[in-house]
Amino acid sequence: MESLVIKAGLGDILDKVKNGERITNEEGVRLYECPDLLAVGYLANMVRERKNGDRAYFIYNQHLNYSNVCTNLCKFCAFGKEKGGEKSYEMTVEEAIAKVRDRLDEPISEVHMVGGIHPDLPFSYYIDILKGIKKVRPDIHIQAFTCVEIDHLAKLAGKSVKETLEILMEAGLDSIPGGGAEVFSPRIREKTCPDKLSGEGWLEVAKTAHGLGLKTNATMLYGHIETTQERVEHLAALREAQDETGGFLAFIPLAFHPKNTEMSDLSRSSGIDDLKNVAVSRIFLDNFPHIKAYWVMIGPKMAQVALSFGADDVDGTVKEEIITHMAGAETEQAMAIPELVHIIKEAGRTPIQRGTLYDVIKEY
Ligand code: V47
Repeated sequence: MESLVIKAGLGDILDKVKNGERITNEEGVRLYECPDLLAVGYLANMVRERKNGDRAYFIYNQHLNYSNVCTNLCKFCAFGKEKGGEKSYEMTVEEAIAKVRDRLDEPISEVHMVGGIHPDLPFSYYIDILKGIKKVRPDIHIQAFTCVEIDHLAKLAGKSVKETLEILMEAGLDSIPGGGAEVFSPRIREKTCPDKLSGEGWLEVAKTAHGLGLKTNATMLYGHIETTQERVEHLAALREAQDETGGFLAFIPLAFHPKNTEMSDLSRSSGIDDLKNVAVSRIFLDNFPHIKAYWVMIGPKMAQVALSFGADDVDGTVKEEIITHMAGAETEQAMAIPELVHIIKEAGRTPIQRGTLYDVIKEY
């Protein structure tokens, strides 16, 4: 295999990966542009196995999208809707809590809760949902509100991001998911989500959370109008932030789904690009413990293959995924544990059911 990597012109990067040395932005671009997927995958797998052995993680989780009403209306998003518009919805506090109560008989360890930037729900709504979930299921881990939502909640509360996070933590917030990062490049944000919190703003919220001991994830929405350079700059900004705080748990590359969006003229990402994003991020983000191949977006089969291309996590049972399905995803909305275990075992990895912070719940 090493001769294949050298033949692909990646001999210098092979040396760096072997020595545990960091790659440069220019090398990141070269990896993305290398036509030899297996060579790039080989390098990513070296990093993956060094960090995570043959373990492949999944979680028994529940997604809860309390509302899709959103003032940002990003061009790549089919989920966000104007208030009062067709297909817009918002759950009452009681309805959101009932979603958790309805599944008390299942061994769910995490609720993943995000929504849009709602124009008029009060700050107390978010606090009441957090408290209500903890009341009906005290031991569940609440991973909620993207950095973009947290910034909005701080404005609602009239407090700093740090003070707002402290109040949210007191109410039950345990960690923060990776959404809203998109591509940090101001060019991309101006063209696709001009009203959204800036990339710098997103990173500030994440770093503030880390300062309070909250772990967070990070994402990148790829496969639309971003350049390779912009992808690498996004990864570089995440790597730099992680050097400062060490608070990121996982990076999740998100494949753009164009259906029902204002960018519906674009095509879906290719299988090669899906694997490249997993592999390059694994090599580039040398300080991130985990890379997640989110089966909902790339399909269970591609997520399975990604376990040999850098990924060590496939997300989880999910259930009721809405964001990607409104944008035309053809995957199921949930996956059962035996199926997750099956795809992981067939990939030659050891399935580990994890808690949100990668604590081992069960090894299969
Ligand atoms: O922030 C929006 C993206 C994100 C589309 O942290 C789209 O573990 C594809 O962040 N096509 C929400 N993607 C989902 C998310 C996530 C999912 C699973 C696990 C974790 C984690 C985080 O979805 C949004 C946005 O970047 N998105 N529209 C679309 N049409």
